[in-house]
Amino acid sequence: MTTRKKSGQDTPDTNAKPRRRGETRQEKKEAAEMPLRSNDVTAEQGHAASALAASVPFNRLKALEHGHDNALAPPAGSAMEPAAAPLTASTCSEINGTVKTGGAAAPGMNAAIAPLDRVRADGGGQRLTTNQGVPVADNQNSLKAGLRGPALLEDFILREKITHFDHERIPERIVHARGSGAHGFFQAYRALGEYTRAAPFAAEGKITPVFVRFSTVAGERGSKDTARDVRGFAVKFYTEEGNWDLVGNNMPVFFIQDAMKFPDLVHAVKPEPHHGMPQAASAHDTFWDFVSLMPESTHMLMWLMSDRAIPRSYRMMQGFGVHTFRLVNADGASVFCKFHWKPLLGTHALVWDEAVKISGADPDYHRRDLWEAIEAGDFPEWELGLQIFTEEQAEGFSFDVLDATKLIPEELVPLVPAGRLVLNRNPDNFFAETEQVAFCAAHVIPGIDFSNDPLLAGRIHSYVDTQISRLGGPNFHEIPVNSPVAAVHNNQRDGMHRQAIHRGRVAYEPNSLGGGCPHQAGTAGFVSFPQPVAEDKVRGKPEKFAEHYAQATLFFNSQSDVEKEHIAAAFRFELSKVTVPAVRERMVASLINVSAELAAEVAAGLGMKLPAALPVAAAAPPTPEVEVSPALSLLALPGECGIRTRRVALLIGDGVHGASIGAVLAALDAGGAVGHLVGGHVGKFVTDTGAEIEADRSLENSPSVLFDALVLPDGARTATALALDPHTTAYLSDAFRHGKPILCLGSSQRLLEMAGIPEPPTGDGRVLVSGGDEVDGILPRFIAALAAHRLAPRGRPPQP
Ligand code: HDE
Repeated sequence: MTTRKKSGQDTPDTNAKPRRRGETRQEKKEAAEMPLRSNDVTAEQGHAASALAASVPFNRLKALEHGHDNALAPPAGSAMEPAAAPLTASTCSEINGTVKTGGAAAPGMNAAIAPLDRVRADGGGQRLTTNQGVPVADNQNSLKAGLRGPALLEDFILREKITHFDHERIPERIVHARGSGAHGFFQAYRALGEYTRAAPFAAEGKITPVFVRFSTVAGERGSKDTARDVRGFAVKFYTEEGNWDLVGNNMPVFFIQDAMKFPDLVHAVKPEPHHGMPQAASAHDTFWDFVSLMPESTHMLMWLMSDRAIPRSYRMMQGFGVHTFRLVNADGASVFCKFHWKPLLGTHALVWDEAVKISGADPDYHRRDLWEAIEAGDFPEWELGLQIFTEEQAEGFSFDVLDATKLIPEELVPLVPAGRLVLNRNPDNFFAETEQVAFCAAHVIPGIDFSNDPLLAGRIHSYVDTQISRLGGPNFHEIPVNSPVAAVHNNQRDGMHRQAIHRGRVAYEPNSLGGGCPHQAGTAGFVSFPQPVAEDKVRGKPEKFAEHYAQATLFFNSQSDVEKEHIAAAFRFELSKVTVPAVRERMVASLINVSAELAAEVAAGLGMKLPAALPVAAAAPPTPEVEVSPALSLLALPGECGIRTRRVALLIGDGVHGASIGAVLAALDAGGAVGHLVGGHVGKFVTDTGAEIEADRSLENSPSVLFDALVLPDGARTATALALDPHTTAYLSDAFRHGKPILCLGSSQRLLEMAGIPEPPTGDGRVLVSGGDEVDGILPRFIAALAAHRLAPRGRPPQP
């Protein structure tokens, strides 16, 4: 029987000698007054525990577990105060602290609530150690028996280093493997208590920290950024009521209506399994075979073939929660809601030829763009808008709000502005944060609830499940970027990579030995909205899900002419890569149900006759409420930031007219645009006045696809050097073909001719020529062209 004694000290003192109870006069007095019982510590603990247990004579919540009313308003548990603080801990010896363990933990303490500082490691000024903290004397050589002798098994330093290296990779995400993340915050415009008790909307101006990850869907982790694809737009809100993940996309609809079809969809779009091709592309047989047999995907295909699928930047795309969600207020009343993110910079896209070329010139184009903007202090910003509607309204719509292939036109339910999202901090470490972040459609908080969307139901299961294999076990919520700022207390225990050191012997509920804790929160916690359900258990779809084309048509009819052209061109390109004519034909037959004009154009582009329209599933399609929705065009959001963050290439060479280059740079700088000096090589050149000027990019390493506009300088020598450079012609003709503003000064005019660019006026006001080196007059027009929407009229050579 142990007779070890408590020291009674508050602060740990590892050097203190153990004292026996009764040594001091005070303790002798206390001992004399105590009821006669064993002086064994465990017995003492038993008595104290007994007192705590006795304070719970029965489970008073048991009777309240029954009945409808209790289900709506579950009772809260309560915490019993133990007689002594360490009673609910694992051990009374925890007061004997060390440098490693610290002292006694405060009751209720939780490591997860601390900021990420606690795990940020910085080797600056430090010496090299092993993972056990042993200083490494030599990081250059393995241990050998003699300088030319065999390496030794004993070399634990080499083996630790190589073993760790061998395991550096984790499985990539099944979908959305390629992504980029950033930290920031959400700020509520006003309290939205009438609709929801969700923490981020609790008060005007309230700030909630967030982590956001943007991604492509189909490509592998190392694939290019500018693939034609949907983009993920996943936001993790770290609220005081737990983490809320709004895991959305940059398109408001999806390909399928039921989670049952997701593995099929993903298998169809991923590289074909026999030869592993193509990477990050939907332009192949299996994808189009599948979607042409799944007419419910048609609306999403319209978005995917639109310029939305090749955004200019993550900073310039919308985000959507896609599904119908529920908002629930403090009284338990609920409304339906769709979430929309609108970028302050506006919605802008690349053109296809540009996207293809960027994928060679800079496969990290979007990742770099996001990183550099945040580093430069140009924090990307979005406005959150809520489409709020009632169940009764939803019943009156021509479409089903549980069908994820349908959107709700803004003309039908306008957006309520709710707050702003600002990304103002790049991660410290890509792997630790962007790769390990685990978003989950099931992460909701009180005030946010699910609808019965059957696609959403599958997602509620899928995300946790996939993280278990991707992140190596069920404790991924303890990875720093995933851990909430709200305290986490429950009776889940153990598992791979457990970080928390749970105190106490109680890991069950109800309990009395843990003072009843952690106890259930009752109505202060998450209470599911009690939606009535009373129907046959079936596998099937509601009737309205059978209408597959009305909103595809709505989308097409809401596009500008240039966007329509791009959609037709994208279908033509993608289907031209399909090697099986019957699949092409089936898809074109389907497009007839969207738009005869579109189908005819695609058919012509594929050199085929227009087939008969694909039979439709809906017997009597309802009349849609809205025929045209201007908000569906990229042109609806030109942005509020002028030329801010646009990238401009200023070509330079020896003899360049320095004053005009300086004037252009100053004007760009004033508007927040980024000017890059691009030469035949990087490094130094000399201006017309003999001043030094330095190119930070070269024609070879930074083709014009990486910029938003081009400036051709004045200076005869420069123009000659550029004319002789083999990159120049493609540089200019690409910029022209991609509809970019080109400012041509003085002697550079010959370069335009060389690249086959027609003499201005070109019809679109985007090629601006100044006969001399005078820029003041022409600069405002150049700036205006740069600020104008990138889309219109891009991709077509402007008409002379
Ligand atoms: Fe996902 N999705 N998804 N998805 N999804 C994943 O989760 C899944 C769907 C979305 O940056 C996976 O952590 C199913 C719609 C984003 O880390 C996986 C279904 C929408 C991200 C998964 C869908 C999305 C994912 C892969 C149909 C838009 C990236 C790795 C029932 C609203 C999040 C992971 C990040 C990631 C499953 C459909 C968006 C496998 C089963 C609809 C933005 O769990």
